[in-house]
Amino acid sequence: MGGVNKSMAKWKQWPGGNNPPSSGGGQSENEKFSYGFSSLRGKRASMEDFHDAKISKVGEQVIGLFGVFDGHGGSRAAEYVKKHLFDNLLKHPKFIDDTKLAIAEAYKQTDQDYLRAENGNQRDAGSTASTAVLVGERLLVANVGDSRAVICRDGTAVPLSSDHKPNRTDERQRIEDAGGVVMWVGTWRVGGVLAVSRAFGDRLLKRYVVAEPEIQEDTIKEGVDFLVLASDGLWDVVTNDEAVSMVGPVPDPQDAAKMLTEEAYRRGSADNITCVIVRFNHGN
Ligand SMILES: *[C@@H]1O[C@H](CO)[C@@H](O)[C@H](O)[C@H]1NC(C)=O
Ligand SMILES: CC(=O)N[C@H]1CO[C@H](CO)[C@@H](O)[C@@H]1O
Repeated sequence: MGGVNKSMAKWKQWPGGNNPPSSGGGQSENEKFSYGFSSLRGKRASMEDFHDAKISKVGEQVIGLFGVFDGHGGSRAAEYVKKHLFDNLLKHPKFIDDTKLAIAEAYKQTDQDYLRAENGNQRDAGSTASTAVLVGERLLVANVGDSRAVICRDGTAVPLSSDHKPNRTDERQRIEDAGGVVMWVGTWRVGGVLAVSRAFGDRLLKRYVVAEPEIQEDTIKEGVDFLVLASDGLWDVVTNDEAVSMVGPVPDPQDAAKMLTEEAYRRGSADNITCVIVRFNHGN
């Protein structure tokens, strides 16, 4: 709602050749925050990363909704989650009164709906989701998989999610308790197949690979300058601290998102790279 100004900026001299990143951004009507995103098709042809950034209103409350969805086994699951997750969340009757519950239930419902819609499809597809929901001063970050959310607080990088990797001690325990196995096949994988321990979709591994998010809450107050959401295409080659020090001096979140994407590409990230940046405005 209001002030959303999306553009597909093409880079003049993109070192990667044919597929420059697509980017855009916008600002909330009340000028409390602005956002930018950038997404790169990478070195190969297919794209499995999706993102969403929108501003909505529930009653008089301005709501910011941001997400990064990194697909595997094709783009179907990521595309579905992008299309439905925030709609399901905004429709939830407890969205304002119990936002955490609403987020957890919207994740669950979206996963179930996706699996139902995909019934009969031979090949399993799945997706991560790293989402940030702004309700007034409250910031709720929910995570499934290995995309990541990091904020800059008092100049320091503070992660607001913990990657769901199969060899995380508690994740491995949860998988083994459910009768699954975690095996080393090039990296740690559930059932020797999947390199994340939670995801949307992945029907064949659903007993172990759940879409139950871990949710963290923070307050946007003086000192909290911006939020970075990104897929592992960024985090594989750029640390949390590096991302925060690179974004810090760049006031326009769209420019900052483009810069992070370009840096990840320059460092040789071969994966899809998607970044969403939200900058909080504490003036007046
Ligand atoms: C999980 O495995 C990776 C290597 O793939 C390693 O870097 C990381 O430290 C491991 N984490 C834990 C909790 O063992
Ligand atoms: C363009 C690009 O890098 N595409 C890749 C996105 O990620 C998937 C899964 O890792 C790859 O299969 C694509 O080739």
